[in-house]
Amino acid sequence: METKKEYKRYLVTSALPYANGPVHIGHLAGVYVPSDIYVRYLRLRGRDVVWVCGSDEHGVPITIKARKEGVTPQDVVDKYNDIIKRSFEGLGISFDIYSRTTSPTHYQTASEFFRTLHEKGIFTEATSQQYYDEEAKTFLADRYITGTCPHCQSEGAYGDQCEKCGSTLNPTDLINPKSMISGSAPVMKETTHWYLPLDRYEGKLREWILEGHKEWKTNVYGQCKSWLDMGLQPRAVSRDLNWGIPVPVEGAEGKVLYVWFDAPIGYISATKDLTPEWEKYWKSEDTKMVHFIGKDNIVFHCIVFPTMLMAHGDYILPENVPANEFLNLEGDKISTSKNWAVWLNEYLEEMPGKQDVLRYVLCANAPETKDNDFTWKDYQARNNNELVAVLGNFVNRALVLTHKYYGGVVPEAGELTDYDKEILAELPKIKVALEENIETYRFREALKEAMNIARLGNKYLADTEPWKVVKTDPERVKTILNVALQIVANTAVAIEPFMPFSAEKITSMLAVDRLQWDMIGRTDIVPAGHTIGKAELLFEKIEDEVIERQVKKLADAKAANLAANAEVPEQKESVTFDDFGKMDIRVSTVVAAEKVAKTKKLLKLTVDTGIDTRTIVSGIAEYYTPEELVGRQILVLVNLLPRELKGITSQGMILMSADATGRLTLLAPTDKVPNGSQVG
Ligand code: B3M
Ligand code: ZN
Repeated sequence: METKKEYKRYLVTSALPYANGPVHIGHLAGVYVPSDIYVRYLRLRGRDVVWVCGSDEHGVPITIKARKEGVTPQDVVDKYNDIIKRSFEGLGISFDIYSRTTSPTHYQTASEFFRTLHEKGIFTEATSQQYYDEEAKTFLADRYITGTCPHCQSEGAYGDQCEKCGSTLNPTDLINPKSMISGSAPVMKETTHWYLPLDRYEGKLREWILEGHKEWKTNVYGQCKSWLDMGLQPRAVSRDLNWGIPVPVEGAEGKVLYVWFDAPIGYISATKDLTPEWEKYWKSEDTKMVHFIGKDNIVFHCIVFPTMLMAHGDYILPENVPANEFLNLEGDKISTSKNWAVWLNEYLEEMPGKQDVLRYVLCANAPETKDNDFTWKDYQARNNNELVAVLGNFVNRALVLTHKYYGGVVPEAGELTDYDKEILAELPKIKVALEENIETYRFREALKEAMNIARLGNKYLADTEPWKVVKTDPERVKTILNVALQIVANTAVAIEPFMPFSAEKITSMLAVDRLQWDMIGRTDIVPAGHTIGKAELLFEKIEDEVIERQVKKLADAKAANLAANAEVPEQKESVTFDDFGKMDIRVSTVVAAEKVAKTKKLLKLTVDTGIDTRTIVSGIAEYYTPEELVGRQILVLVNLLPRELKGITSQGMILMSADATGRLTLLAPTDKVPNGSQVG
């Protein structure tokens, strides 16, 4: 068994979120909650740790967002850098610094890094043909070229992908390619770029990862192995773009650093902005560097960036890269473009005071070894059955009973029974399990261990029943509550990395100073005679309608996305004026409405057509309640032959619009007109 290396300090990085949108629960579950747990734990243990992150502000998606919103890329990154930074703070994601890659330090650091590799002759140069827009006088990134997909013939395919049939494309595959900047047909033009020769580092990478890091998570190790087994190719580290860090060498006009070359260097520039002692974290073998990322970033953090660091020569390499898999949402892949996500900034607004509930659920369901799914039902169940019923209930009972029996003063414990000792003996065991799991990045398991302390406390009170024993053996109850309060204090320390807000509430309710990790297992944390603070509920039950509101919000987002992206049906065949003249459409008013029994879609309406009052059955129950229809003016095709629907004779048809998702919307005159008015 290899001896575990002792490190003097830790350098933790978390993937830099692209500043072209808010962060969502997938980012949190994959990267930010796990890294916050890990760093909070290291701090609790008194380790020397710096944790850096920041916004990734270059790259084509940001320029596309800017074009779409009619603003500059800088406007886009300024907006989302602020939203992201504030929402991380709101969830207690406690970076030591949250920087950004448009910072001056980063421009200087990334430029220097490129120049060092360039002067060492690391890069190769290669010339290739690329689409060029002669009107806009700029080369076109793949996403800036559109045309007909060669596979499904649909219009609007991009140079890298057809979103209709999902095919991966090269710009030259497109039929009738057009520039999305000027609309003109692009021409092929020669361009030269610098390449990082990954192939030349294949041997070193193979030895470093496949031999030296067999302990990495299987999903990470496996992906690295398949990349290495496929054989590495040189990778371009520059682009023909006007948004990014200019390539800092002669003859590079109009070229910027490829975003995946500059972004990881953002970890270095953030550390520089954090501390003048940045080099001891980045250049000393006594530092343990850990990159927290999602699985789509494995190649950049295990192959590309380490190659850059090896080539540079001054820097250490990551000791581990515990990448998580993906989190899905209500059974579907989270999608920024389809707004199929739970956005952190919206969550913090709509679910105030529930930061720890989200942290708890995302850790408990983390996609640590395989993709996992987030559902609002599960969120509600875990809150109600675990946080309220176990953690909250235990802490509340211990504190309330101490107030009730002893006015909030911690009672002196008498002789411990064997059962008391058996319960307390569990604490040091849980501490060891907690440490082992956190230090090997198994945070789901670690969270279960932390909650086991609360479960232990809950069981202890249920088994000893102080509320009963107090009548016959009040001295015994003093011991029971003293022991229970020690378990409450142990709980506060153990949950701090996972649920810092609740840990803080417990320590303030106990009225003790900040607790340290090594207090776990001790039974003298809350001394007899100490006066505790007021007991408050840590968590509140989440009712169905709170969840239903969130589920409806997702359903609306899905409908809006479908409608926005749906194809408009072709026009029907032509009709004569006389054909239309046969239809008698009248303005009418709904005078009564009710659901049709045993159907989800049908309403039975009583309608005043101006000619008469009649019954019409209509399939709008999913979109309108009977109450909101009564008194409304509508348009009715009155001379449609009557039809039997669920035993009801329907005399006419109500006119509605149907969008691509099938959503029905009533049509009505823009002003109030007399019933019976004719539509023509
Ligand atoms: N901006 C985030 C992503 O790929 C990417 C991470 C950069 S870390 C240096 O979603
Ligand atoms: Zn296609």
